[in-house]
Amino acid sequence: MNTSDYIKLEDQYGAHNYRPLDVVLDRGEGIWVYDTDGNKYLDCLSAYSAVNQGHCHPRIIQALIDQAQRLTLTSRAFRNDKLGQLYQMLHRLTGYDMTLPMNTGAEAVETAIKVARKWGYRVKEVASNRAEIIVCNGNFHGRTTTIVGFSSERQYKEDFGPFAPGFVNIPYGDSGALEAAITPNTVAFLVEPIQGEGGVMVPPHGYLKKVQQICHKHNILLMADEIQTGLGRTGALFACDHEGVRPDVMIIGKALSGGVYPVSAVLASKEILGLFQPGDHGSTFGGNPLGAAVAMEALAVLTEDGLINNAHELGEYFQERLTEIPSPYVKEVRGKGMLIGVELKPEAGGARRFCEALQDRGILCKETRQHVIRFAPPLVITRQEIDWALEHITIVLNMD
Ligand code: IF1
Repeated sequence: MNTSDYIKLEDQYGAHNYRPLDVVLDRGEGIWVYDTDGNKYLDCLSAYSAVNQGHCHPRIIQALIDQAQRLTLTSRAFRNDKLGQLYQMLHRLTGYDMTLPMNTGAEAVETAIKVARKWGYRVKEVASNRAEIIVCNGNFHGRTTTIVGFSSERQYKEDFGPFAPGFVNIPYGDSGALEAAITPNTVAFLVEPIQGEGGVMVPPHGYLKKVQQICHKHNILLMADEIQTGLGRTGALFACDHEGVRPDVMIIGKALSGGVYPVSAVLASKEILGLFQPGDHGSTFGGNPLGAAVAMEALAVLTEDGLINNAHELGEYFQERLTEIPSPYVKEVRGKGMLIGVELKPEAGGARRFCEALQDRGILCKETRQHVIRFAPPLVITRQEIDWALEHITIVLNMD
């Protein structure tokens, strides 16, 4: 089978809910991925920040193998020896009292929505079925019908209604709009510290701090979706840390898996997560020992190998050097740590053709929101490797 055979198979038998670049990968190591013809590429997407630790990290793979040979799944009807250890590790790392484990990001967001509503009814004493959650325009929190119902992006929701009520949209980065949208029924504000899918949108500095003050003042929960921005990506454990903000509910996923096996989680205080009673919520796979073992190793690699600091130092370097590239097409370079967006001017004709040109030069990127190229390599990247990438990015940003 060759490249076009693999592509034909996917296109013939699979739903076309993506339009991937025509590259068929069959191996990965660190920041590098390899296609079926043996070509090597720098992965500048990192599976949307799920492989912060690099592809097939030996320690994480070993943890997977060791655990897979012992016990993989018990369901939560029984206990397993790994889950409590993951809880403890997350507690020590983040300071949150409790964890609720799920699998995908969207499930963790759904979990946060449920716990916020429960908190609203039981603690804030909002009238039954009246709870409101405030969300931002340009948000991306996943693909479930509840979540796409409060997306502001037409394509994510068109033809998928009817949608769940109880969500109020406001502009992103505008703390005044938050305060204005609060009613006695508001239970939570759900926000991404940086909007990834929204085009790597960094809010004005001080926004999160202001948001936190407003949430406290009005007794509503601040819920941060750090599924993409968390676990080192922006050069801090959480993007909220840059402003010293501590959300009431922290939602993580992606890199918690090391890119190996899906694990997500909601972290919060005992006052909040302790509201769940047996039977209120659950998941067949959530909290399984294989996922827990992988997540523990993924977290250990992140902290022990200095990846967060690397993201901070080299992310800043990468962003600075990108800003210096002379190019007729670049409108703005923005981001935090190793989550960087290069927004192109409309006359550039969209980011897609630049991603394709980068692919020809051995760099894999994905456009987001039509005009933005996202650069988010695994956090194990070195300065030399960034310099190599910059040479090619410079050429591509100056092509005809
Ligand atoms: C797709 C984007 C990234 C997320 C945040 C929750 C989830 C995501 C902040 C849901 C997921 C993904 C999923 C992937 C594309 C993607 C994405 F381009 F849409 F924006 F990462 F940048 N919160 N993000 O970013 O997590 O359920 O997928 O585990 O849906 O095509 P999930």
